[in-house]
Amino acid sequence: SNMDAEEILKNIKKDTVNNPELYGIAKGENLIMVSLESTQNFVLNYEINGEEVTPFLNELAKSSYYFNNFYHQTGQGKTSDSEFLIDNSLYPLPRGAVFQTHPLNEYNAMPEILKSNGYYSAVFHGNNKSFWNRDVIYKTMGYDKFYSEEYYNVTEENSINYGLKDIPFFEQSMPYLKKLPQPFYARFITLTNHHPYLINEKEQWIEPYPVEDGTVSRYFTTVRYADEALRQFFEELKSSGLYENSVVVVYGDHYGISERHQEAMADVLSKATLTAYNQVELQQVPLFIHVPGKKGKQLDTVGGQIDLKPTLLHLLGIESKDDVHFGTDLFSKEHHELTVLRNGSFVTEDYIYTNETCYVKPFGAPVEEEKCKPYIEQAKEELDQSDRIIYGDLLRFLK
Ligand code: GP9
Ligand code: MN
Repeated sequence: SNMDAEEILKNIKKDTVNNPELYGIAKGENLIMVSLESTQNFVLNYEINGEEVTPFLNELAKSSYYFNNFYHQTGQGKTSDSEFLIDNSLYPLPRGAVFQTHPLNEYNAMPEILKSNGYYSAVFHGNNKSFWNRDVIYKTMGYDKFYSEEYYNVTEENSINYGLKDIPFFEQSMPYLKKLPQPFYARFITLTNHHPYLINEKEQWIEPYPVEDGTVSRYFTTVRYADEALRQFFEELKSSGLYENSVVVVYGDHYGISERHQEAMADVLSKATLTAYNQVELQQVPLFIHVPGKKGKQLDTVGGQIDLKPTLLHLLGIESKDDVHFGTDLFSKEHHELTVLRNGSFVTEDYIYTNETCYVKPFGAPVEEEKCKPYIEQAKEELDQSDRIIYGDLLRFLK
């Protein structure tokens, strides 16, 4: 009801103050986001037989803001949940994919906010447009254009697994990107590093990881391929001139290796076994934000995908005060270092809470629940409030 709506909306924590040094630093610039399929943070600086798995990402970590304590917060909706988090700063749902269950709700998504600031917005993805109901919810969220499979030349040669391989995907996207009206917001959703991690031999640029578990073993080869695709895309951005007037954000959408593979993952991480604490840490995905004119810096701020919307709006000099959102600006002194995962586990500056156990960082020793207590209610309440907003379509009462 309307009462419910008012109460919930007024309870949501207030917007963070921005970081005055960075607020509006990219005013009027384009925003380019790249979703790295199934890319977890542990692959950064990882080597197999002395070969880097992600040579380009390792470089990018030095030339951009690199967040090494950043978490995905997705549920069953996987990639689509990550998109939802980023565009709305609301949590995805505990069951199902919100893209499929609530595509016609009232939202106040990034493309809508950016549109009223003069931006054009588009998504690029080499898979069928109706996958995850994208074609429907993108319209709701205000996207002007969706370059899906039908805009690409997809052949047996240039595709694998779910669709177009990442290298031809970026290659074929460039002419469209160059023609977009500026400033634009463009998101690229990569695809090749998707389970079951298949790649042709001639594009296998690193040895599979030597372990019997084929999923884990092959994962490194498709991560390596995607890294090269991204490198080529950045080259193109530079030679087209777009790099100079665009904020470029690169992030992992969700985990690629599930808990079922813990034996092989323990081997990868040189540990005897993996604990529940380690499993939460494994939900870290890389985040890079390149701002023209800004030097690279590693930031260990704890954050999650829900924080991107206010963070990026602030870089572009757009206020987020009137927007209902759960994230806080990652660059702000007042950034809220409580990152809640969709399954209810959470991470703070000092603790990780999962399976009803409180663990202390950085080694993950279990400690008395008291330490995590202040956040337990808060984490539950955030998820609950966000769910109520979506189930009740409450944002329509804001208009
Ligand atoms: C499908 C792609 C992969 O279009 O986004 O989806 P996922 O299975 O990772 O959610
Ligand atoms: Mn995905």
